[in-house]
Amino acid sequence: MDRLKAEILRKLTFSLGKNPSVAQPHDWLTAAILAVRDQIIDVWHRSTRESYATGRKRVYYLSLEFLIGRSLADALNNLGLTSAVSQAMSDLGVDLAAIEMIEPDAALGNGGLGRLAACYLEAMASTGVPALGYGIRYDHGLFKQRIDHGQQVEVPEDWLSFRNPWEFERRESAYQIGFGGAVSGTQKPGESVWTPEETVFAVAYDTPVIGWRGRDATTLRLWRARALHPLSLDAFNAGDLYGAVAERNRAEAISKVLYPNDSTPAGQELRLRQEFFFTSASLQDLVRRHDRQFGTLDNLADKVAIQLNDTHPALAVAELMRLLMDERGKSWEQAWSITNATISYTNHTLLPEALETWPVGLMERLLPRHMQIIFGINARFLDSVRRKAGGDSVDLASISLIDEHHGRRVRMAHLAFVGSHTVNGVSALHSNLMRQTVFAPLHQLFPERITNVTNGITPRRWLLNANPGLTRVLQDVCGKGISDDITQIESFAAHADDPALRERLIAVRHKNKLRLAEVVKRETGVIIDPRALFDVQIKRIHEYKRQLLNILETIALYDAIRSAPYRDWAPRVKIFAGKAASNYGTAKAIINLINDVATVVNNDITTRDRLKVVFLPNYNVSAAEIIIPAADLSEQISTAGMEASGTGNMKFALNGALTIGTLDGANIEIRDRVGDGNIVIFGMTASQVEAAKRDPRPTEDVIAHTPHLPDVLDAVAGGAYSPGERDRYRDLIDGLRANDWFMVLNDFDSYRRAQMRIDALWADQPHWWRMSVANTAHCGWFSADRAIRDYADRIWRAGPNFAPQG
Ligand code: 26W
Repeated sequence: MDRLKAEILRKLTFSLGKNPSVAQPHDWLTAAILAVRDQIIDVWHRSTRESYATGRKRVYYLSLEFLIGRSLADALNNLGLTSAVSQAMSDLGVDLAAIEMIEPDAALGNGGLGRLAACYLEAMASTGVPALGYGIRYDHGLFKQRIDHGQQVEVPEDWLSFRNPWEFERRESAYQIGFGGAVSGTQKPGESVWTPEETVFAVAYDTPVIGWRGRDATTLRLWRARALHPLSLDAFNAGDLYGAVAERNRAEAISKVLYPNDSTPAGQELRLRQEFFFTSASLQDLVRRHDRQFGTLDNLADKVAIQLNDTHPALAVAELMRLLMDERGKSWEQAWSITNATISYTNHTLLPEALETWPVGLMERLLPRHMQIIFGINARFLDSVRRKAGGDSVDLASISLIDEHHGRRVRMAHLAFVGSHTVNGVSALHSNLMRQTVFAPLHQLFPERITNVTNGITPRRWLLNANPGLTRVLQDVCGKGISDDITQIESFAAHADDPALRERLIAVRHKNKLRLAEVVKRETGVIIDPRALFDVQIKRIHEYKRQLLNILETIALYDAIRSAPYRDWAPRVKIFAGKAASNYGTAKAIINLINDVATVVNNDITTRDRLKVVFLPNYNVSAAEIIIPAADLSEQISTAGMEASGTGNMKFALNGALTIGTLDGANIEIRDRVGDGNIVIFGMTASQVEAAKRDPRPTEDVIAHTPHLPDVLDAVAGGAYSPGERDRYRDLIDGLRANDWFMVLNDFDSYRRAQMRIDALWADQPHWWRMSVANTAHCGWFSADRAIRDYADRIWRAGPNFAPQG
């Protein structure tokens, strides 16, 4: 401890040049991080050395998003240093907990896909899978959200403004990334030379990710774009100031900002440049590392697994082919067999509008050699299908990598599928729907290729760190072993009836709710009662996630309370948080509506102690860590068939919230594990949704036959919640009346009844807590460690069992 204290002081003095009397909180944070980082480095180097020495297979996780959040508290906990550092800091007169809270969130992601990548990097470090995550070091992460007059306002995020003490810049690891130009043949048949018109540097920044008990560490390697020629002196001397830095600005734009779109492809050239930039840098890097170690690329697939996190890095298929053929002289056949045996792909959404495609013209201009290779892959692929089919007819248009219907476009999901040995979905339902819908024709041809790995979450961040109160209870009941093997919490279930345990759990939850209530008061001014049922929906705002269904039902509840004010209504606080893509008008209108409803409800004295509505601004990982342990009820109410998995649902259930949810994504697997009686399921199934879309029931009919719905819709459409602007929600409601694509109207009654069941369950507190215990006990399976072991065994073949003999 004295040593730690001395280390922190040394960092403050010699790395930051401050002495304790003038140090600001941020200086202490930086000093603490630098001291902790030192503790990680030995492990990190040993991990890397060992994986070289054993020649074990290495996993490369390519992801355009890593939604990390804060790192200090997690790193300390994994190292087992929390109390030692806390003591050391307090000896220095500094409160560690307070310092941890000023660390900025690394928000290099939009939502589920990015958070999954962060959980997996930590889980690979914790389960000892040698791994490196590759992504982009965005100067600006996901925008910050402010709510002004009920509406979302986006504010630029600036996580690097105080520098990033976790990272190491690796100037020596820089690669040239080409764009545009032309392709010519060489003397060797089949070999091509690409002469790009434009070249930028990709510079590596490494961050170690420490695993549980500090046994292993993985690396997050993020690429930053730099210009080859940062300044044109000729232009400058001629008085052209902007021209002098034009190349630099154009190059650096690539890693300037994260695209804030969730589920709708950005479509712009800059996005394609980002995708190729990080994919090419990562492949050049891993190929060089492999070559240095083994002196050949022939065994690449034995030693390297490349996982594509959605199609954003799908150009890896063409880029690896190019590197193998054009730079290493391999034949097409050799290159193809190596590529296909090395790459695998995870799909995260089936929403047709979310599937990436790029215009052939744009690809030809920006990546002429890659477009040639994609055409080559497609021609050989379609040929082989034609040959295998003999005389039988196959629908080649549906499997082609090129979509000829909407101008000519490259289908990135098809490219990723054909180029991979394994393709996985992220929940059982989602993987089945992949086989039946988007990938059906390809699945026919490759019936073994699609598999499922249900998502997982790291229990270190989401239980041990976020909920220390519950963790203590679990350790007392199930033993200390739970932190090494979270599935040991299964034995918690046997204690569901213990009244003393219930009291402890209630006390823990109450404390967590108090903490959240303070945040809510600080951020919104609304005062909420921790004895009320905290009913929570936190996630990106999207029509398919149906925040609209939730707020419409809230209005129905509000009306019901007002019309029978003396009934013993269970007090509820409806808590919402989430960001809307900046160009997604409907999602923004939904945020506005939630805030407008909150204003009306929270100022109504008849419902004052029964109902409150809160929209907490700027949802992010750190907010989730405070909200989830304080939730009684978890809203997982997506239109069935549309949420690929969900991972928030797992975090809530593990922390003991009950789920109200549809039979969608991983909700189904949560139900399978906790049991029908311990979850509240409502609404149409995925196949009912599909049938209803094919043959829709007239919405007037649905509305007319759904109790309370006509009144709720009329009130919103008529301006009851927007008195200053009566037509504010006219279009939103007219949209619903025109077409119930997301089954908001169709599921309304079922949802309202499910909420009434929740009220009844809440009234029987012993029963509620038995259900809560069952949720926690049976959700250890949703650990990211389980998911990672499954990937390692079945997809990467990188488990310790696959290490070479001798
Ligand atoms: C190209 C634009 C784009 C951007 C994001 C297309 C698609 C997306 C995805 C919808 C991103 C995403 O976060 N998907 C989520 O992935 C999680 C992890 O697997 C799942 O739990 C969520 O259900 C899924 O929506």
